[in-house]
Amino acid sequence: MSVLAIRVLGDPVLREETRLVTEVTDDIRRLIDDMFETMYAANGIGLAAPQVGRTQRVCVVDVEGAAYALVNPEVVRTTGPKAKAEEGCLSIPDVYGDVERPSRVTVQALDRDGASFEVTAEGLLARCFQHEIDHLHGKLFLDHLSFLKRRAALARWDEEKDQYPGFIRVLKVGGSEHPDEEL
Ligand code: K2U
Ligand code: ZN
Repeated sequence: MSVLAIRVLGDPVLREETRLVTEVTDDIRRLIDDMFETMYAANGIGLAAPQVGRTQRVCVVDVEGAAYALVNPEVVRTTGPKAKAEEGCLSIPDVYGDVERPSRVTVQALDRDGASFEVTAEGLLARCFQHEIDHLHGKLFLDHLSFLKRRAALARWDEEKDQYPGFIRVLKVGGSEHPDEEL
């Protein structure tokens, strides 16, 4: 398994529509394993394939030990009140904004063996599912912000983006991007 480089805002891959996976092959399972390892190294709770430069419709999630690999996921039902919470994105480091989303979702997907499953989630897991499935359709949390909030977020990104030449964020293995940082 490998820790992959993360693509950051400005890389056109983050705005592409992903391709449906027609067969869950060993290559897709290797991508899933690498995405989990990359997500953990980045201290994330979700990661979508475009964030590691791949255009297959695949994402992974792990919220408080509830771990899912989702192939061709789709939201089939949203219920419950809308809830607003601060979101960030591993592809837009150090930028945050409040996003309103349905508080409960039902998602249908294939698992790493190609078997179809359905899961209903609420709270942070529901939010994460929606955030990752947005990624698979070229949508970012910024797109849910008001004009003024998005302008402020993009201004913040302008201050950060020079740290990522080529729109690449290289992760240090071991979970810290600053290895000499006190753990
Ligand atoms: O897709 C990604 O960029 C990973 C996102 C997923 C996410 C964002 C907002 C809310 C829920 C999930 C995060 O950057 S992972 C970092 C994180 C960690 C704990 C709680 C929220 C976000
Ligand atoms: Zn994200």
